[in-house]
Amino acid sequence: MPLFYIGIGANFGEPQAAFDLAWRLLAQHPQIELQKRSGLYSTSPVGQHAGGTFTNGVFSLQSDLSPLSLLDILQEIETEIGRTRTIRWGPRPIDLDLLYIDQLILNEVRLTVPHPAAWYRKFVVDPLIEIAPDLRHPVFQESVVQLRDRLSPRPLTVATLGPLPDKTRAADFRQRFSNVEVVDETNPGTLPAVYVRLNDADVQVPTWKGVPVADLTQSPGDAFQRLTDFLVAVLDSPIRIANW
Ligand code: A4P
Ligand code: MG
Repeated sequence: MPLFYIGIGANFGEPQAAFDLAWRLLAQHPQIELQKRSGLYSTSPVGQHAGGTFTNGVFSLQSDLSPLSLLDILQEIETEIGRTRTIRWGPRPIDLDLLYIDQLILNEVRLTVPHPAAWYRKFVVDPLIEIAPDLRHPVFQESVVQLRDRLSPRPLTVATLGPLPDKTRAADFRQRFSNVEVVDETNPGTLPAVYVRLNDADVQVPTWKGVPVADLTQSPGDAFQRLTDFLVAVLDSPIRIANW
């Protein structure tokens, strides 16, 4: 039976109570067998409008449901838990993302698997390493641990496919991300840890010269914001705050 890995996050209300409720609701489903769950981590918010500190974790389950059926169930649970809150437009009390389904690769309108950001978001990687260190990324053919190690060196070299966003050269950007070297793909002799694709540059994705590419073309904001969000997600140091 396929093994699904799911990311869970919240930055509003009582995250652990929401996670417990989601777990109980999933446990009631006759076609779902819950497996492992990670501890819970306090993580830096990624995104301009994301709000305050998040609590994140991951868990796994086995099911013979189709990926889209499982997505339906996750979204129903999000709605059910969200509905108990009265504040509108606030950060959501729960977010459930389908991270990996074994070695499956899916590019459908409603569902991209692996989740495009799963391999570089520290708030996903750290908890995932707790429960599945050997899990392989089916596109990049590296394990979760290998991908984590790729993003660990400081300074971290990140190459952009296409020109750098202008503001990248601004002094405050350099200061904020002082342990990152952002270079242009055209820079000769640089061996990047990773490439990022910020715009619809005419290149092959998701791999480029054998190096993983973070495809940020669907992320919100302009190229500068996308790069900023990527770096915040990569450089975060999640703090394990509880067993779950
Ligand atoms: N969708 C496509 N692929 C998937 C997938 N693999 N898993 C579609 C889940 N959904 C997927 O998602 C929008 C649509 O994405 C869905 O209708 C589904 O068909 P959503 O959950 O309704 O909206 P969202 O979560 O606001 O958007 P998105 O793009 O999923 O954002 P993310 O990636 O979930 O990021 N910072 C910290 N520290 N921790 C967090 O957990 N989360 C986010 C949200 C931002 N910043 C964060 C965190
Ligand atoms: Mg989501």
